[in-house]
Amino acid sequence: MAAAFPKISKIVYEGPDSRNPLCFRQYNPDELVEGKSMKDHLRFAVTYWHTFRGQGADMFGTGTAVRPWENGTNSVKMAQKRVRVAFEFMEKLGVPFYAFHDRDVAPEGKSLSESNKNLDAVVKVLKAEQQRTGIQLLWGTACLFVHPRYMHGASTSCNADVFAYAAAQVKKAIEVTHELKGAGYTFWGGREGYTTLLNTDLAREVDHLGRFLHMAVDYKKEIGFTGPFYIEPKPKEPTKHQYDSDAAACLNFLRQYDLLNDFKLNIETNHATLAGHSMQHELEVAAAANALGSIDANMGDVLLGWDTDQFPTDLYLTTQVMLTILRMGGLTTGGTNFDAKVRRESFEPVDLFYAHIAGMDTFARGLRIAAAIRKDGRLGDFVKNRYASWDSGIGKQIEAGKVGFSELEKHALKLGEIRNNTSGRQEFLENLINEFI
Ligand code: XUL
Ligand code: CO
Repeated sequence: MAAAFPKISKIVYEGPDSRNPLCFRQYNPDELVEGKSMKDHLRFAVTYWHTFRGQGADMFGTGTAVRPWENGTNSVKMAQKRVRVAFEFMEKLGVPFYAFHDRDVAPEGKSLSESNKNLDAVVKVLKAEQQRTGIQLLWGTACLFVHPRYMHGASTSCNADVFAYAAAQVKKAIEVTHELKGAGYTFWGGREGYTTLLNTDLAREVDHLGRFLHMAVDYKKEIGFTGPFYIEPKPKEPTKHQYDSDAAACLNFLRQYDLLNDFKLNIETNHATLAGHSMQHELEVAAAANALGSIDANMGDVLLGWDTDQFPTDLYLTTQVMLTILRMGGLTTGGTNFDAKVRRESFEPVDLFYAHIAGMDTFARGLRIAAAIRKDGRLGDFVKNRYASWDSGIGKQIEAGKVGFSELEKHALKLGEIRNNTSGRQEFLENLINEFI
């Protein structure tokens, strides 16, 4: 097969002074940061759905993307060829992982068995390309939101046959992920929610979602797939309300249905924004419950209220993300998955490179900045000292569960007015972060 990107050779690190637009200025894969290579810290992944299936269409216009390798069909042959294009791209970009939905990589057939056959035919090529290049699958997933059968949701549909169909589709997607030695498997509840409560039995639907996920856990164990399952929170779009609305809602759901041991969270920046949170908030909530598994790296537009899935180019964002991830001890099975698409106006194939380079450099720089802030120690020390009253005396006794309200009343009566509060120093700390950016 002729090269899809004949004019582009392997993207390499040339350092901050380079003026070559097709190089990394920050991402230096083998460079050690806090004793670990950048490549292992960041574990970058390309998403198949945006980068190889996105056409640049929006609700007002058709696709703009120029993709010379496409022949305009959605055939299995085209899907197999597209896999080779994708791996040429990923090899040249130097990313270690990719992620896909079943229906991104292979066309939906006229029946479930035809869809499964199509998928098998493409998985064969994915497997061969993984072996040829060493690029691995970060996670697989099933598309349970595009086809009209999922109009009311998948596992939360009012129609039990749809639940069964979705189960069969997820079963196959887990099998395929297992066959490709995927590091994990993601559940994003594309239409698991409602558009009006007038027609919705919310309690019953959420119960069905719990049952569905238990079945998935059972099946994963049955076939010996040991990678983690992730839930990806998002509050709305395409539905008015999705049950996995944010990290806290997901954690509550997982606890309620006794699934917390089997799931971690895949946190996406633009979904956090739609939930009215910052990415850092969502990461901290997940990490506090020991449930931060992976991230979908993108960003939204503060002036737009929908999921614009832009490539992450904001240094404050990536610095905050990397501060939390480093403090948590780093990503293990998860990665930094670019669930991001080039703008409709960035229609040329080379824009796919520019976009990923921008995201990778911005994350690499965020990693360097976060590591420098940690090495400097002032921020960490400030937070630690802010809680010093809990390290001894009454604070230590409270944390150890040694005192109750009566002992605390005795303590408080002796205090008089409290005069030992310290300043929160927000402005000082914001300026401290600026020192490093
Ligand atoms: C949609 C979204 C999905 C998931 C995978 O907003 O983020 O692409 O990442 O289903
Ligand atoms: Co996502």
